[in-house]
Parts: sequence; structure tokens; C-alpha cells
Amino acid sequence: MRLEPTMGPNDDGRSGGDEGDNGTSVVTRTRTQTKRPNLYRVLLLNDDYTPMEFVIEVVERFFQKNREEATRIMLHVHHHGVGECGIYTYEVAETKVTQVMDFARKHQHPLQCVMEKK
Ligand code: TYC
Repeated sequence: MRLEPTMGPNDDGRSGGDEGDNGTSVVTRTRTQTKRPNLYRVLLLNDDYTPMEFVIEVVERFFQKNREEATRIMLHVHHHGVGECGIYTYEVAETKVTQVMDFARKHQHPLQCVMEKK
């Protein structure tokens, strides 16, 4: 096997040499997949009717925040109109949005939750 001085950080170093019957060889190198996934922010929107306590409960329940952090996020949304609850891959973000919207509808609150590509 030949040493490869050009092996970069994206090369896992595996190589295969196959001796042909004419004494030549073919070397294949395996490239490790390192593409990062697209990420999405999940946002809550402010409205005039959803009780603050309900929003805190939503942030605790669906975004794994403690009461202090959930309160901080709720107050940010209340004062700025929109706020980030977490950053996830596409399918996880989509699931969070659906869970929050279903929970809000079930309790007859107009709370809106959306996702936004980072
Ligand atoms: N603005 C609401 C109120 O005064 C509270 C609220 C906060 C609603 C955050 C939605 O995403 C929200 N009761």
C-alpha cells in the first residue's frame, strides 16, 4: 500500500489495494459522511389571549425547560412578539410544532407555534 500524503480530515484512512494479474493496483478511498443536517428554530408567537401560565406549561412540557427558563422564554415572547424555544432537525421541529398546536387547540387557546430554517 502506498502512503497517501494528501489524506485530509474527511478521509477515514481506509484504503483497499487490489493487485491485478498484470502487477498494477487500484486504490479506492472511503470518504466519511460529515454533512451537517439542516436545523430549524421552533418559535412561539405572542397573542393577547393565551394565559402566561399556559405558555410556561407548554415550554416546560414540550421543550424540556425548567420553570425559570420557561418563564424567561414566555416573557421574551410576550415583550418582543416572537421567541425561540429550541433548535432541531426538520422532523423533530415539525413534531414539536404539531404537539404545541394540538395542545393549544385542545385547551381552546390561540397560541401559535412555527418553525423557521436557520
Ligand atoms: N400575551 C399573553 C398575555 O398577556 C401571554 C403570552 C405569552 C401569549 C407568550 C403567547 O406565546 C405567548 N396573556
